[in-house]
Amino acid sequence: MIKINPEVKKALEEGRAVVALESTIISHGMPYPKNVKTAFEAEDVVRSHGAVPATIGIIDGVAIVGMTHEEIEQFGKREGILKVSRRDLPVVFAKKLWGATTVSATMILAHQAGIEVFVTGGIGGVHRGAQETMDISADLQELAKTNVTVVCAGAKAILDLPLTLEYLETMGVPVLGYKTEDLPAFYTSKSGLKVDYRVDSPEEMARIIKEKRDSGLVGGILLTNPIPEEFAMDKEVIDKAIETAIRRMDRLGIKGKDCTPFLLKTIVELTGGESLESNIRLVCNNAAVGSEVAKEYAKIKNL
Ligand code: PSU
Ligand code: MN
Repeated sequence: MIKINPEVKKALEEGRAVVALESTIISHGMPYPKNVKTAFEAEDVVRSHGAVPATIGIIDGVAIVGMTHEEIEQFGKREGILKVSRRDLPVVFAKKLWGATTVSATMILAHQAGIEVFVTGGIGGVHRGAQETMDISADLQELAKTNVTVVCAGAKAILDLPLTLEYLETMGVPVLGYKTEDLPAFYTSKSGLKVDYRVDSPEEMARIIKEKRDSGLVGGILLTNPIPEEFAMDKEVIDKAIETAIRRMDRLGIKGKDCTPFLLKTIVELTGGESLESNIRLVCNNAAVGSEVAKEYAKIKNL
């Protein structure tokens, strides 16, 4: 059911650093052709930092760990690719469908392939109004139970960030800040909330991963990496766009798995494309940090 690209397979066998990347960000998170360009750029950043990229998705019911450029291109423009989280996996496999993997499904497949570090833009979380809707991303449960370290730029303010932190605490997921005490808020470097711990180097992060694995503590670790100031958005501009997008979503009655893709798309429209540029920059910034962490972890994991 899993097809691991030969280059990725060889790197894993030799104990070299491999970084997983997701495909929902390509098919449901950004418009074509910038989605494909970003996916290629993120892979290039991983390579330039001395790690091997493995973009993950499902083609005709087969999980691909390490997609080719042609496959990524398909994910960027093909219509009707499903957004696949944990619950969708068995059906997509059985029906031999195409599936773009979210953070939760990518974590599962990365773990099955033997990859520890996974880089993305933002994770799903507890949505605003979840007290009523119970809309809580499957990403959070996955972080609780699957042994993968996820590097992201925090969670978007389309979510309820305080509740997302509470949920992660309950689930036993460490929320760490890369060179910061403040939880980043995706488009901006600070949310006004604190992470659990600050981490100051890739070596330190690798040691935390190793301690978690060696002590048999099941589950992921979240490393939040702030967007560089020069690419961050103006807080007022982004807050306003988010408010408008959420109101539009409620008015149109959009629910469930369509919420996050709708909000991302609407925010890009409302900011005249500025949010997309920030999104692209932060993904590449995460790819750099994730690759360094993967390299340090590869050095110590078998000690
Ligand atoms: N956040 C982003 N871009 C994305 C996503 C989140 O900035 O593309 C995607 C990820 O794949 C994440 C998913 O796992 O949305 C969460 O969806 P939901 O809220 O439906 O769980
Ligand atoms: Mn949801």
